[in-house]
Amino acid sequence: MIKIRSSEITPEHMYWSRRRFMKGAAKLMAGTVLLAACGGPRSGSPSELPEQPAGAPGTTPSLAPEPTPPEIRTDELGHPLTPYESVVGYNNFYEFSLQKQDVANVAAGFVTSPWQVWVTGLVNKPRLFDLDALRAFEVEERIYRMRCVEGWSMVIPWDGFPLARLLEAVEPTSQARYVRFETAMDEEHMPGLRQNFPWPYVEGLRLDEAMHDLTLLATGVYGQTLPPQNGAPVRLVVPWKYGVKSLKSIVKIELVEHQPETFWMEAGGGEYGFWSNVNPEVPHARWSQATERVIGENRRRETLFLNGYADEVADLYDNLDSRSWYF
Ligand SMILES: Nc1nc2c(c(=O)[nH]1)N[C@H]1C(S)=C(S)[C@@H](COP(=O)(O)O)O[C@H]1N2
Ligand SMILES: [Mo]
Repeated sequence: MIKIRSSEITPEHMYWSRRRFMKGAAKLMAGTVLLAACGGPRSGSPSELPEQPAGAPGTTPSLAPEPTPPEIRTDELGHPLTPYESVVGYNNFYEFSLQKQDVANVAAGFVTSPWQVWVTGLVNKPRLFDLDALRAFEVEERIYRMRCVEGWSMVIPWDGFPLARLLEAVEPTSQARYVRFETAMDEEHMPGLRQNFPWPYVEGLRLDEAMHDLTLLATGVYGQTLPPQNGAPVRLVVPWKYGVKSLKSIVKIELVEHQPETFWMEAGGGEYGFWSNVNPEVPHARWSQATERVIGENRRRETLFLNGYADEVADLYDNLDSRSWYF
């Protein structure tokens, strides 16, 4: 059994041992490491001695191996990972705070163990999953882009398992067509619940979206146990949809027949619909979605159709026109 917490393993070890999920990712990573080991894209064979710094007096050529520079880890498109401090320090989690920089502090006392996720509805084997039951799923690392509907983005190395594994375990019936998710409501630790919103935070996916291999239940980030501000102990990650769909701290997953009403459909004054697929060509009611602010870097990037996952998921939407892909 693979444990969720993997802090006893060194990051480097994890880097080499974890299964890579995308075609080509392995090759890309190998290329990156080779470049790093060569000290950058200069010509010459990797075996030549390191160049002496110009004008360094009296230095004797050392036979010690050149120290390996830190790995530059990227997603499969070559975008560098968002620094850990930003991933855990700049969060949307309205149950705690509307101020992204405050969420980590406010959420610090949130109790995430013991925990139970009730998986129910149109299934043959409804089941309560506690933390041990969740730990029984084999965890892998997935480096995903996350694009917030507000116009910023991160590249995050999640640890988790496909939602499909959990759904297979409860056996959805032939009537099940959608999945409805609910976040915990802990009045004591979540001051945001006093804000006038239609709690609990609810999200939904069509069953085929939920069963897609990219759809993840994350239990960790950067090889560490998920912190409360990122949705401990278990949260959804749907990388081709705006971040709103990736709800946190899940307590209930229900298989249903009809498209669920989501938190933002109810709270958003008509600005948010069910699909929320990333689409640079469909503006939000109040801003363009063509570009995004890259957190941790001082620049913007073009937003990619389906957040760069079109090859994997575009065929899910053959029957929707491109405007409704957003709404
Ligand atoms: N329960 C809950 N889940 C939530 C939110 C929230 O406010 N409450 N915010 C969503 C939004 S808008 C985004 S962009 C992502 C942010 O995830 P992160 O803080 O881990 O980066 O979480 C999503 N999941
Ligand atoms: Mo978001």
